[in-house]
Amino acid sequence: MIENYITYSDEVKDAKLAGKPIVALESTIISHGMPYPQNVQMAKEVEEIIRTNGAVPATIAILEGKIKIGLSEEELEYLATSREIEKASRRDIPYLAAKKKNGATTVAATMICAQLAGIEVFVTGGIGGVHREAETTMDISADLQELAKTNVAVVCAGAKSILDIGLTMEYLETHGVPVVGYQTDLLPAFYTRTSPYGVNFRLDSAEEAADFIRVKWELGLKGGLVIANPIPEEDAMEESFINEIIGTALKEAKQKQITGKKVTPFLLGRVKELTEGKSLVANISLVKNNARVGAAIAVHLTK
Ligand code: PSU
Ligand code: MN
Repeated sequence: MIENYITYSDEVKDAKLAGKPIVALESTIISHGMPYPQNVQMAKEVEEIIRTNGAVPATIAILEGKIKIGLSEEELEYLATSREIEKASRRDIPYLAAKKKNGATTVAATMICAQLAGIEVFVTGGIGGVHREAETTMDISADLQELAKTNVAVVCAGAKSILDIGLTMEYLETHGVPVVGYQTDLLPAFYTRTSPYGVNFRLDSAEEAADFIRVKWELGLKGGLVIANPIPEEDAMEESFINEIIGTALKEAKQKQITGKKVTPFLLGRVKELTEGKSLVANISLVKNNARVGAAIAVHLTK
């Protein structure tokens, strides 16, 4: 029975019973995406933004083998500080659950857990994607396959240019995953508001986004979608500056022969160091911005 594997916080349990809008949040971004203490501060502030905007936050992780939907402050702190938390994607869930271990869920794993919990909207920073040189490394994030099959809308700031954004768009197209631009015609590239790639569809309000999501699933079209919301202007980074730094980080990852699930955390960490923390400021700003939009969409979906 699936219930044996899932535990809800009281806040989320009550919200489910009352039919309130709920927004899922991932935990890899806390454990492997940002340094302490900014990671836990960000996690708490994002939860608060979701509450202020009329929805209930459900940060998701695997703790002692249980899928936790909604975390306490202590649990957030633990995820932010412990070094013994695995980065958990789809393939890792059964291992962590069977061995009663701890895992911070990626976009893919958070989507799976959100769907199990009946949560339709999920807010994060950026999704994984097709890495540069994937034609030889085969490094394609499991997030993309999850978007193809799991019914959760993912609000993010687009794809980071540590990835091959063009190939990521092609992959999503092949799998029938709509990429919606939230008040934008161009796909945002995480640190920057634009990229050379267009989105599939532009929608200008949370209400329109909620309609799109509802119609997709009512038509029985399985799978998620990407709602790409550009970083606020004031925190966006200069494109040539950030791209040069990403280039350096990518070169280092290659030299050090970093592979598998270590690639993304390594690149994020190096970009943060090389920008002297500026990328972290941008990262936090964009997640908060996504929380506002995600909460608004969740509110409209429950109407
Ligand atoms: N992009 C970010 N910050 C993150 C991640 C991606 O800007 O923390 C995390 C997300 O959890 C995402 C995961 O699902 O990295 C992708 O990892 P991989 O490329 O190994 O699939
Ligand atoms: Mn990978």
